[in-house]
Amino acid sequence: APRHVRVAIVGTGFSGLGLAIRLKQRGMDDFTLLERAADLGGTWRDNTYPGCACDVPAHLYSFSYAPNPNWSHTFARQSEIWAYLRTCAERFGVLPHIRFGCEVREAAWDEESRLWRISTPRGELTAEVLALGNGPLSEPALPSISGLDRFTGTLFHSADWHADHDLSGERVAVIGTGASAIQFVPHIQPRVGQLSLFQRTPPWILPRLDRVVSPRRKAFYRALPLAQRVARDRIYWQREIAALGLVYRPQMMRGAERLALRHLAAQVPDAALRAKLTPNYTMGCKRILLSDDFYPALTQPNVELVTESIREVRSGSVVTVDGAERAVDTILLATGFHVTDMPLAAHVRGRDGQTLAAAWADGPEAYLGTTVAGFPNLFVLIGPNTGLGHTSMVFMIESQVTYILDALRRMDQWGIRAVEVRLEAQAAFNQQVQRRMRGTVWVSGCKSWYLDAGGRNTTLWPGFTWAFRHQTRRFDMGDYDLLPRAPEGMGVTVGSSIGASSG
Ligand code: N01
Repeated sequence: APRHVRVAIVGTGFSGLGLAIRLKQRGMDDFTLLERAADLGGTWRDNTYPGCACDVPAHLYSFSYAPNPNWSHTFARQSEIWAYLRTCAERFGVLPHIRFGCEVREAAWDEESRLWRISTPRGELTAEVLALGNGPLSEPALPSISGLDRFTGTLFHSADWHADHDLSGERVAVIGTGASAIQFVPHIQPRVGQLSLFQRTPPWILPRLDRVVSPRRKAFYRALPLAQRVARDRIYWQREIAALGLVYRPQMMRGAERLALRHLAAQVPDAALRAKLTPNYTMGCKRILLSDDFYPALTQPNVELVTESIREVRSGSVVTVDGAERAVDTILLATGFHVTDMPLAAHVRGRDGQTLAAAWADGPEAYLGTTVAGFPNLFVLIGPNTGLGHTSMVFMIESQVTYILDALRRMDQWGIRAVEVRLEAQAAFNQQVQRRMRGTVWVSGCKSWYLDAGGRNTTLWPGFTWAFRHQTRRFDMGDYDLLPRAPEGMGVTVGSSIGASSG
């Protein structure tokens, strides 16, 4: 018989571990983490390109209950965030719960037994609750450029960095100028022979102002954890102010745009290059980037910024629409991720056998970014409209985890086997989200991965993060259909009456 657990969690990044740790803290041991890779860490395990770091200050980009006084810099590097996640997994005792090499092939809700049936390469298991912590930035997106598959040189994506491939002296093409590209370009530029950077849209870039954390300061934080808490709170509120401009008054971005343009002018003396690097959309519409070394790298003699679109890739070259052909040895794709079309959605089947991908055919939608009508006992971490452009995703994850824990607590308390959000509640929530989206900078007229195929912003949370925390502080049973533990009988009626009385 397949193994059974109360909660199955997909992924071991901040989301999966964040939920597992809190379950453990509550004394709930009956859970398992399904990890497709051989190690934990999610995006911080996968992205190992040179210069990879987080652009949210480390004090805030960490679990609230596990401050780390030893961050090396204001902005933590990939390797130390990865190590931090491992330390947390060990310290809170969740390591033994992880099954590695265990990719979810199929997860289907079985209405008869009211369980999730999950198949993995390491066998089947059943779970009462399924939590998806596989993350929106885990599936690299390859660009649909004609001839890319015929390229005979080296080609890889930024999220699949080939550290053993020596770029020294090579002619390298980099496609994309998003958060990943601007971090690794300055690191590879001194080594490569020639670097052609293919830019489709110039990003807005602000000074990063990264600082080394001194040994004295680390000792101070170790001795006085409260001081680090204060630092964290200060960063939180500074970042929260940015939401004012992004969500409510895009005009407020003008000041930051001026700062970015001054940064560009100070670092790029050449007017023609500056013109190519000057964005023509409101700052914040696409993710705002932080860098002090990207622009200087572009002024080096071995770098060319190419703004003509790519027409095709040939076996040893990249050809742009103006007919120019650049011979290259290696192509580095910094072209982002499948965000609004996560591949796992095609393998998660709900109550009526419908896949999450089919339910989301017109764009992903959930209630509070977490639960989905038609999918009982499914919780999506960093689900639709929970993303952020300006502050820490860990804050959103912790809010969702609180919501999930409260759901489990109430299910225990009331003897409920399954909860399924009502379609009306989900629809009303999303109408409100899309109404608030209207005045935001994200729909002010640029193309970005925030928008789905239909042009709707289904990724970001249009508001303050404390408002999300407030809305997720309690599991609101009134918005759910509830089924009792015994499958037979009058589940919905019982559920509705509980829902009504609990409000
Ligand atoms: O990917 P992206 P990313 N032809 O999607 C271009 C997080 N992150 O990996 O802007 C030519 O942002 C595309 O051009 P355009 C963070 O949330 C965080 O850099 O669409 N170009 C763009 O320039 C981030 O937002 C950190 O016109 C093509 C680039 O490729 C998210 O991950 C670091 C193309 C893709 O940019 C993703 O960042 C890294 C094509 N066919 C990542 N297709 C930090 O914390 C795409 N592009 C610092």
